[in-house]
Amino acid sequence: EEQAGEERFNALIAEDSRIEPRDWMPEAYRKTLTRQMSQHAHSEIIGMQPEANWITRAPSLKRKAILMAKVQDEAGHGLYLYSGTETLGTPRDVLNDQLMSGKAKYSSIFNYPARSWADMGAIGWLVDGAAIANQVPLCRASYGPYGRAMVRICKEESFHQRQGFEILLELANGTAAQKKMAQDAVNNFYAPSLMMFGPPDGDSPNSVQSTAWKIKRFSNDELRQRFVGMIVEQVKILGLTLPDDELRFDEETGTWLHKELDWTEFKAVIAGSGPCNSQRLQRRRDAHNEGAWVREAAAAYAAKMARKTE
Ligand code: FAQ
Repeated sequence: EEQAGEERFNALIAEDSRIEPRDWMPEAYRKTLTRQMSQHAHSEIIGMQPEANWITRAPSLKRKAILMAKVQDEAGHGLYLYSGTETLGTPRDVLNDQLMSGKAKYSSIFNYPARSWADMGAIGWLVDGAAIANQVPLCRASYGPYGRAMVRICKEESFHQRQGFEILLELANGTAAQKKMAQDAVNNFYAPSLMMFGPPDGDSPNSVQSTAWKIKRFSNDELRQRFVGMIVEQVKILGLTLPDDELRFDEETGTWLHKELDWTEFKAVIAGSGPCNSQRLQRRRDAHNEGAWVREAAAAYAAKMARKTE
């Protein structure tokens, strides 16, 4: 039976069909998807923090309402992704404990502080932009629940990116001080957003297998280059610059070349010593503890309703 399952799995992957939760799958496929999808869910949840911190300080009622909607969308993305991950067999409590204990990774980018209103613009434009570039190909990931979750998430991310771009556009066309604030935000988030795509291909241990299983459709470096090619045009419309003297299109290889990124910093940030790691985790633990009464009340209510229908 195991052999029939494996043959069917291989055939589904070969013909570009989807693997569904009840299908037989290799344990390593289940494990790597649980890893990637839960890291992705954790990123959405931790990613709420830098932006939620700005809701009270957004410069107008309209900006507050937009930012609140965006932060709420991120919560929704986290919830779909946890549900998707649960279909692989690991319950949400376990995933949540892995995040709160610091055992699980989440995206490096959310360990950098959001220091100004312009940073909200740069996060929307660059961070959501990088997220889209990485996630559009994931809509075709071989695992059904992941690919389907990505479709809706990518639609919402596109709106997020536009709101970030629009914040920067307005600041860039504002006073000299506002334009400087916008440029400073772009300078700060440029390199960290390029690092979101993961280590260079030669140093990416999961890539070969994930590509063979059609979870990944493009390599980390391919997606990073595609992203640079997009923002190099968009930054012109903003009237700002990217902090990269080495950025150029290489006619010979047909690729964008960018400056060397600081992979020592990247490793330190994912190992837990970025500027905001401990603050982000502490905030998550506090929120979880403060929300205990909500979970208890919901469970009590569900039990009461179940008794009523008996
Ligand atoms: N940060 O072998 P690879 C968002 C780890 S967008 C931290 O290349 P893989 C939207 C990697 O896990 C952000 N860790 O790994 C939003 C692995 O460690 P492990 C979330 C990283 O999986 C916007 C090790 O390094 N998006 O949230 C990072 O083949 C605004 C070796 O790397 C996703 O998660 C990193 N940047 O490729 C929300 C997308 N890069 O697990 C709020 C889905 C690598 O072996 C506000 N994930 N690592 O211990 C992916 O596409 C892939 O997992 C990659 C990494 C491309 C991130």
